[in-house]
Order: sequence, then C-alpha cells, then structure tokens
Amino acid sequence: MSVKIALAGNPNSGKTTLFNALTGSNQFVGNWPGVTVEKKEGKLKGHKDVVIMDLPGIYSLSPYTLEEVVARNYLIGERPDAIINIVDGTNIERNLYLSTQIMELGIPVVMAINMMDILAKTGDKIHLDKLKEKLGCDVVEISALKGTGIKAAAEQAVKLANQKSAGAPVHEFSTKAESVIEQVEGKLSGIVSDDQKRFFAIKLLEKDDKIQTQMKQTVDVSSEIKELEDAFDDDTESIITNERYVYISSIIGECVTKAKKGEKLTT
Ligand code: BGO
Repeated sequence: MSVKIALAGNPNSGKTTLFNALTGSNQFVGNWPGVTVEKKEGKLKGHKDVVIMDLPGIYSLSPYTLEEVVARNYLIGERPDAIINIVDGTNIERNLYLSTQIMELGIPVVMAINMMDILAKTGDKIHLDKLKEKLGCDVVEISALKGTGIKAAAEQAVKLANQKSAGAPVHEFSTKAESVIEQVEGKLSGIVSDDQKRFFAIKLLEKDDKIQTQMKQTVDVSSEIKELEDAFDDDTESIITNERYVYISSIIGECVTKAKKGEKLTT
C-alpha cells in the first residue's frame, strides 16, 4: 500500500520548488475532476511507495475559491496519511492562518518553514520547540531553493504517515468559543470520527453550507450559533476568524524574535 502525503501552503510559499525538489522528474500532471485547477502528484525520490500530492496554493480552507474547495475536498474526502504544510518563514504570521485550519483536520502534520536562507540574513529567529508546542505538530526548517532540510521534512512526514495518528489539536481559542465548539463536537459523535470533529464543528459554526451538505446527516447547530453570536455580538464567521488571529498573535509573540531595527545584519 502506498503512502499519500499532501503538500499544502499559501501561494508563493515555495510549494512548487519543494514539490519539484522532492519528486524530481517523477511527476504526473492533470486536472482535478471537473475543474481547470492543475493537479500534480509525484513519487518521493527514493521511495517508490510514497506519493506526494501537490495541492493548489490557498490562504484558507473556506469555500470561497475553487482552489480552496479542491484542496479541502481532497483533505477531507481522500484523507492523506500526512500533510507537509509549507510556510513562508519570512511571512509567517499571514501563513499561519491556513496552518491553524490544517491542524484541525486530525491528519498528522509536519510544518516545513521555508525561506530559511532569507530569514537567516534578516536575523529574525523562529523558536521551533515553542512553535511545535503551541501548534501541536512537528516543525522543521527548510530552504526549498537550496534543498536544505527537505529530506528531513519528507522523512518525518513518512514516519508520521506510517504511525497513522495525529497529535491532539491544540485548543487555544477563548473559553467561550471553546465551550461552544465542544458542544457542537458533542453533536457530531457517530457522524464524523473523533479526530475530525474540531474541523467539522468549526465549519458548521461558520455556517459553511458545503460542509453541512457533505455530511451524511444534517446537524442542527443553530442554538450554538445563536449562543456564540449573542455572547460576542458578531456573526460566527467573524468571531472564529478573530479567534484565529488572536491565537496567531500569541504564537508570534512567543515563537518569533525579530532582529532589532538598525542592528547590523550578518550575511
Ligand atoms: C521566483 N529560498 C529562497 N530564497 N527562495 C525560495 C525558496 C527558498 O527556500 N523557496 C522558493 N523560493 P514557488 P509556490 C523568483 O520564482 O515554488 C522562491 O507559489 C523569480 N521568478 O524560487 O513558485 C522561488 O509554488 C524571480 O521565486 O512558490 C520562487 O508556492 C526573482 O520563491 C518563489 C525572484 O516559489 C515562489 C524569485 C521569475
């Protein structure tokens, strides 16, 4: 049986560079069914039984662009054995918006922080152990362009894929939001597997009708939506987005040290 590893990240994060470096000429290019979004897959160099699936570059797992729908349908429907989430280390705050959603899927994740060659020149530091703890996933530094760290990232993904278990998702939203998410998760017992509950609960609270349609059974979360909207005096989609930004700010505050302005760069 072959192992499936998905490559997910923002546009311009270096995904194509990494995909090419990991697969070489061993690639198949086509289209995702029914849409003109390019589908690329390839065998991991040196591993006949490991397939890398290059997902379209996206900023979020919301249903607003074709690329997002293709990527999330694959992640939810096909459930790869592991995900390599490539993150542009020079733009980490923005990239983490997608990462926080990827961590909710219940699939093992290796976060590959790319562009480390550029970051090294700026003097900014990303504290990997802290990041790992705050996100609940493995984190490695890479330069897709120079090829550094990419073998270790891929091998870690293969290892996690074979273990078949994702780390528990980190619950870092506000107490109120977490308590409402937990109530919705309670309604999903027997409908989605335990490790996917957080993703589905959040999407239902966001009134994501494509996810509601995709679920075999309709789940009424109107009372939880009302509870959250009354508590925050806002709509649930904005509430969840805001919760993510607050969580990301706390990650950046604890895990990234910026080089002091005016400090001489070491090149
Ligand atoms: C151009 N380090 C550095 N320094 N650059 C990288 C790295 C890295 O680790 N990884 C990728 N890049 P894509 P998506 C370019 O194309 O893989 C660069 O969208 C240019 N092109 O080389 O395409 C990579 O698939 C002219 O840069 O990303 C590429 O995710 C001038 O990041 C860009 C400068 O990588 C995006 C760069 C004509």
